[in-house]
Amino acid sequence: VPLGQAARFGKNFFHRLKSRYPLQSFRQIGTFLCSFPIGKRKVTAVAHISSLKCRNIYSVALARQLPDCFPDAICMDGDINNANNAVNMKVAKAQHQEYLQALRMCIPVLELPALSPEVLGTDDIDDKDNIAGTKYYPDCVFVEDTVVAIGQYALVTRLGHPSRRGEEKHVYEVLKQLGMNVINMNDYQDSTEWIHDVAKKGGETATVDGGDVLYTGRHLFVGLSNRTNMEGATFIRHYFTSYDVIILPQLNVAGTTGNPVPLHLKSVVTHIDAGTLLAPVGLIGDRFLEAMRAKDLDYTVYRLPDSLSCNVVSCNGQVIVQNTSCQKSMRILHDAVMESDQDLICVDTSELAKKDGALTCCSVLLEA
Ligand code: CIR
Repeated sequence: VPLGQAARFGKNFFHRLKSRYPLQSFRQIGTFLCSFPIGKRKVTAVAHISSLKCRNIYSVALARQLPDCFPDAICMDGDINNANNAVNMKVAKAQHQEYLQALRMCIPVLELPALSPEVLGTDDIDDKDNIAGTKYYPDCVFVEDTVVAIGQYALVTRLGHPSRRGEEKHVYEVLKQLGMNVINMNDYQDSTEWIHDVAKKGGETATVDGGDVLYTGRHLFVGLSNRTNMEGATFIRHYFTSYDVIILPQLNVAGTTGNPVPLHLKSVVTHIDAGTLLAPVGLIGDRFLEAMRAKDLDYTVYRLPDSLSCNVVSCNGQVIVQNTSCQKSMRILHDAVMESDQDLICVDTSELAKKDGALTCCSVLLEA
């Protein structure tokens, strides 16, 4: 076919395809047939949806303000007196605002107030043994960990770290108000009504941090970690029955020293689109690739030297990435995002990173 004709054919084809299947619906990977006339001929074309990019999937992002007690948030280093962990609240707040601003370029943001005594109400404070003195959920800005949401369904999590349990309550209420189908893992601790096996065998101990759960549009990856256990992963599998749930082994095990230890799966592995993933160079990334190969999963994986850069927020055609001094990571990221035909937005969240906060952890993208 002459080039001009092929180009017209392609244009025509996509036009037809878009009008038949709004881009929002391109979440399902598959093959579509489309017939239309070119001149006097009727042409049938095949589109492999895996090659198209997901756009305008999400309708609202949930975020939460940074609490004043954020400097007391947990960090893996543990020593809050370590000067490297000391948070400059003024900078942290400005960076958080910059992050929300970047997010607003892709999606409306519903910003919940930070959890304070007023917001929590006295009942909640009285029955919370994890609220010490004036510290009210210093980690509550990391809303991602409180929920796993796909389509109209959301699972509010039982958080892995005891000091964070309770952060999820308001999120549950908000998701309900948004009209989502939502269940709270915390309500099923000894219930046998549903999720039978899980509730019986592991319900009491099942924990999940949303940061360990990555939905690429094709697979639902659950990374085991110090926060997400097998019972938690099984809970997810029982709840999201119509998705292909892939449980990944813990990435930060003995032998991975020398690499920064990731708190969550998504601290080091995220997706750019339904066929493209980011993973770090080194043992942790190797372990992830091994697990993918064992399952025979077909993704293009870009490996970045700077593991922090592997955590990106892909939202409605834009990819938000963290500023990095690692030029090589930036170049690879740039190429990957261009290849995916999306836009790149850079933000600096270095103060949040002092408390192990990644980019994804400060929001939950909803299709509500
Ligand atoms: C924590 O240890 O739970 C918080 N300081 C950091 C949580 C970050 N969450 C995330 O990356 N999904």
